[in-house]
Amino acid sequence: MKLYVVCDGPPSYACRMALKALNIPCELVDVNYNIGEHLTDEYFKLNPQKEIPVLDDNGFILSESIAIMQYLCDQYAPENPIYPKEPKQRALVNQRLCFNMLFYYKHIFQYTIAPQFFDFPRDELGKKKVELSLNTYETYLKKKNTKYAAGDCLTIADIGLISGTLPLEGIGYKFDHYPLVTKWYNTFKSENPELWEIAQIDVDQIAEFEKNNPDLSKLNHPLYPPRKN
Ligand SMILES: N[C@@H](CCC(=O)N[C@@H](CS)C(=O)NCC(=O)O)C(=O)O
Repeated sequence: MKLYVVCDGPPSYACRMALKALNIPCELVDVNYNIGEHLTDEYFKLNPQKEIPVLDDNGFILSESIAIMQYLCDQYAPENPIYPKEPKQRALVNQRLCFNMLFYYKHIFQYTIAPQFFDFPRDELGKKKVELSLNTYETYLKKKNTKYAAGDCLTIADIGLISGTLPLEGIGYKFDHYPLVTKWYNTFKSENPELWEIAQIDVDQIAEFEKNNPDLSKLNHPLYPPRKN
């Protein structure tokens, strides 16, 4: 099994954490974003969306980190509570995963990682979206009053949301005015050190890119204008 990953991409780290949680051996193939390895014809055959990560499970090719995590659970650990089978529990996990990808992480990404690469402003509007996202997640945690994102045990929803939250730590953005999000984040770290070890690599990479913006001189991105130095 191979997983195509990018060095600072939270969706890649979510898949890596899921593999670790399920104890699935997998070869990591590093895709060099800065020189546009994901924009080549060869990569296009793997993922016409030209996005990273992609899973290659012995010729079964799958993109989209949420789908990859769900597949790994269903295929290799169908009884594992990390992706519960009971429809309502599973629906809540799926809801949290969608919430993360389409709302929470989207806003966090635009404020944290995107400006390190491209001409995305880190401005008041972006900050408002981050605060709205954190406030929404805080409200979800308050409503359910559970230790983890979708219940009292760890699920792939936590893995997705941890990867979505960690860019804030990477750029030193404080979110301790959200006590439940903070408690959940710290609980994940202390109870799942083998998973956090993977997340920490991403925090460190994002922190490094914060100090030294990535060199994109060899990347001619078709969608995003380059960062203004
Ligand atoms: N929905 C995708 C999002 C993946 C994604 O945004 N990947 C980024 C790297 S972290 C990417 O490949 N972006 C393509 C680009 O910027 O050209 C997933 O979860 O797999």
